[in-house]
Amino acid sequence: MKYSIVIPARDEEEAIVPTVTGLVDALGAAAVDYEVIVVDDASRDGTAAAVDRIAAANPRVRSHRSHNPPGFGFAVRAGLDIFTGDAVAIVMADGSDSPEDVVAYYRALEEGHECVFGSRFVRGARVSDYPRTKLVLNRIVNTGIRLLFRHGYNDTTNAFKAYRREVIDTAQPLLSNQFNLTVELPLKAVARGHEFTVVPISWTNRAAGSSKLKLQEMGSRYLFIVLYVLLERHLSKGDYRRRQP
Ligand SMILES: Nc1nc2c(ncn2[C@@H]2O[C@H](COP(=O)(O)OP(=O)(O)OP(=O)(O)O)[C@@H](O)[C@H]2O)c(=O)[nH]1
Ligand SMILES: [Mg+2]
Repeated sequence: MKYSIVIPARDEEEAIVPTVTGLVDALGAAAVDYEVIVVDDASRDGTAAAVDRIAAANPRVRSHRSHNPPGFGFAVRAGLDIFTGDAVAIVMADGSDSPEDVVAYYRALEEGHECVFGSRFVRGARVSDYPRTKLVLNRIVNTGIRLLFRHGYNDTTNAFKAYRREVIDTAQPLLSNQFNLTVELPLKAVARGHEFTVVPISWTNRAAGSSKLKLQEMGSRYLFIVLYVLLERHLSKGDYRRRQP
């Protein structure tokens, strides 16, 4: 099973090298057949050049200038258009996600799971240095989503997740151009009939670079996509559910 890692990156010159190196080391040590695709769009720094230097020595790594307009959702979707693996993990460029967890996701996919959702809020998870306001908002939003979807999972808003290729196909067409893609993917996967497993993960606040998430601009977009998937689930008579294998 080939495993693709898609990393959206905007102005992550400082963080991207340790992030990619950490992934390559962990995946190599675990003997995983992998590719790493870093999707850059409007970076004004040397993000792509830094990735290209790693790529020169490791053909499994490449940078991709997004073929979509700028934006987190657009960038991830560009990566999802071009990955070649049987499954894909979406990993942040800022070093917040742990390479060991990326390998753990692969093992869960190997066991046959269709989606692997990490949670920072279950026994065994570790969270360090989560900004206070963000944490409070996070818990409110994730609890709301859990009440609406009754899927029994409490970290829907975290983008770091893995999916088999069929799930990405089922979720098309993807609509979110911004950070709201982080909830569109898992909610559609669940609403359209895919199975998932939850694993505890560790998360560390970025050590370098700056945050790109502007919560004020995202609130209504998150609400839009949550309501969209909810309406689809309740009103569309199953028209968009996965085709049974
Ligand atoms: N290509 C691309 N990548 C983006 C864009 N916006 C964010 N990213 C990347 O998406 C990932 C998540 O963005 P972050 O800024 O870390 O958002 P966050 O995790 O909510 O904020 P932090 O508190 O800074 O960690 C990072 O790898 C960013 O480089 C964008 O418009 N285009
Ligand atoms: Mg981050």
